[in-house]
Amino acid sequence: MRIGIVCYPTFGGSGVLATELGKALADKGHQVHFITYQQPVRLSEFNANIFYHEVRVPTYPLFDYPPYETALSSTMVDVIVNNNIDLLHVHYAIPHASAAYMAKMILGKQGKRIPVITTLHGTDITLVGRDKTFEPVVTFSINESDAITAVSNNLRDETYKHFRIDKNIEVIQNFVDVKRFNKKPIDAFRKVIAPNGEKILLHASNFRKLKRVEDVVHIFAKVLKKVPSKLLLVGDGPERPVAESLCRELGICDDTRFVGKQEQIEEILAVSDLFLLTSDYESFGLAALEAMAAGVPVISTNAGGLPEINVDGKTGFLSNVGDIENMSMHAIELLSNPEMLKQFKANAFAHAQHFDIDRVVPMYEELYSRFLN
Ligand code: GMT
Repeated sequence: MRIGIVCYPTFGGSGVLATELGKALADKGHQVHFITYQQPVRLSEFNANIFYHEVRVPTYPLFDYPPYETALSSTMVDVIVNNNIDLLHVHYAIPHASAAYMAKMILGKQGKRIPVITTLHGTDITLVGRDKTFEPVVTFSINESDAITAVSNNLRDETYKHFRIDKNIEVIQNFVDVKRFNKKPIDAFRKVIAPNGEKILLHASNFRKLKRVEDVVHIFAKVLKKVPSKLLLVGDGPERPVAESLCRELGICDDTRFVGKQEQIEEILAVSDLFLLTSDYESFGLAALEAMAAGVPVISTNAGGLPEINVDGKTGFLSNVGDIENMSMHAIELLSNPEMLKQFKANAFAHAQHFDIDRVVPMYEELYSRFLN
């Protein structure tokens, strides 16, 4: 098949998932054309079946707001016509679903039918999409998609709850390449971070308010009082200065490292003992699944789709949003009990297999095949 994939090229989960899907499809012999405004972060290696088409938005003094969506639709039309694309798979509804609708209409006038599949990822529905400014366009373009998928049952339910969707939303849960995350820890790396054999706690996110990174810092401060440990914070975003300042206030800077955006997250996960995800909401929580694939148990909130991946008392623990006491209590319990930690690590790894790339990618292929003549 010749598949066009439209996504955000950034570190966010939707872009990561779309890129990993494209790479997996290319490995299976499909031709994949990424259409986005920058080379996706996880698209680093060469693959003869992968093509990347950059969306360029011309500047003009009149444009206070460069018309990205118009440029995106036009690029879609160009790529589809010139590469004989069979279908378009857009990740994150805003503005990709409406741009795809426009491209589909333009191509329809030229006698070319292009099926559009929209995958909903989370904030496109739960936060941004619900905003009155976007809602009519989001509802319309989702309904006009030939197929709609959501990355968790929770997100499907949220979508039906908040939008008037008259079509079936299929759930295809996110996936992880377990082989890639099943790495041996690099001893030298572990020694640099935890020279005295301290436990390593990890958080990775885009540091948006919704991630409640301050809760991560508070939890770690409590853990540190009981368990010799270090905290690694991966990623960057608006709340990073707030978290940094909280570390200073709590006097835990020597045991905390902000390492910024990292491409090789699997190497950091390989040396980690526990992953913390304190979000107000996660449609799925791909970062938590990647941790589990690396054999790292997860202490998370029970928000959104997180209970669909993190099994309470088995692969980690679930707590109510903001319940710092409960999350630190569980973290201390796990980190101070070697047998329990070993068992949870094994459980996390075993459970991640249910979401392995080899199980999930064929579901997308099956979906695509329904739209081919
Ligand atoms: O986590 C983010 O804020 C980034 C966001 C995105 O769209 O890139 O992530 C969403 O999609 C991911 C991949 O499907 C999910 O794993 C995340 O849970 C989801 N984020 C939220 O729902 C807040």
